Amino acid sequence: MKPLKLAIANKNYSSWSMRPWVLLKQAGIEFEEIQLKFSDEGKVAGIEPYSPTRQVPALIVDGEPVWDSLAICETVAELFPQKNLWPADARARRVARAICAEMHAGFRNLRGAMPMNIRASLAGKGMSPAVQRDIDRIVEIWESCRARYGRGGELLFGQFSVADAFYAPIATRFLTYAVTLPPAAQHYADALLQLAAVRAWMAQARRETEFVRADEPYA
Ligand SMILES: N[C@@H](CCC(=O)N[C@@H](CS)C(=O)NCC(=O)O)C(=O)O
Repeated sequence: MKPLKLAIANKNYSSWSMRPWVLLKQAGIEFEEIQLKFSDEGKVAGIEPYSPTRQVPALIVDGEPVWDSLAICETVAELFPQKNLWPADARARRVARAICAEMHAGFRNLRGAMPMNIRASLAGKGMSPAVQRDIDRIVEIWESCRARYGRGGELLFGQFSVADAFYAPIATRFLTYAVTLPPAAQHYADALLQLAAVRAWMAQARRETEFVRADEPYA
């Protein structure tokens, strides 16, 4: 297999890009990063050679693109079975897949009102009853996974898995918008934010200077 390439957009804003980047980095899998940038309208400049959807992220495996963050994370888990990127226990693995799918397709109110913006401090912005309902469901997922499957460590299924990579952009949003969480959920969010790969992504995001109008509803 040729070296993997991952096309991503601005680390400050691109929550979908963050998932596979964190997965690869935290698992210690080598890849070449193709850092693209959003235009003011939120289009990805220069994406055409890498993704048929013209969206990031895209993983290039042996010259062929895999687009969509969930397909990419599944592909990475399959290419590197020794990294145990899904929980080993079949029951836990089913739940891990379900909560990734739920993250992938859901929480639209939260996503719309609290777009990822790592370097910003936007305490209280974006909150509404519909957003709070999304947050309550996320808290329920986190508490339930920690209680049922989390014994082997501090993450959703104990050890690091695809599920943590999927919820990492949520933890950064809770920081940006100063969302108050119950203690067990806050403890998990803190553990997630302490992962080396999450810290590295956030540090690089804070060094970015581009301002993308489409992702700045409160500026
Ligand atoms: N379902 C896709 C969504 C990807 C997505 O929406 N990417 C955004 C940036 S985070 C994008 O590329 N936007 C540019 C555009 O739509 O033109 C995934 O999971 O990868």
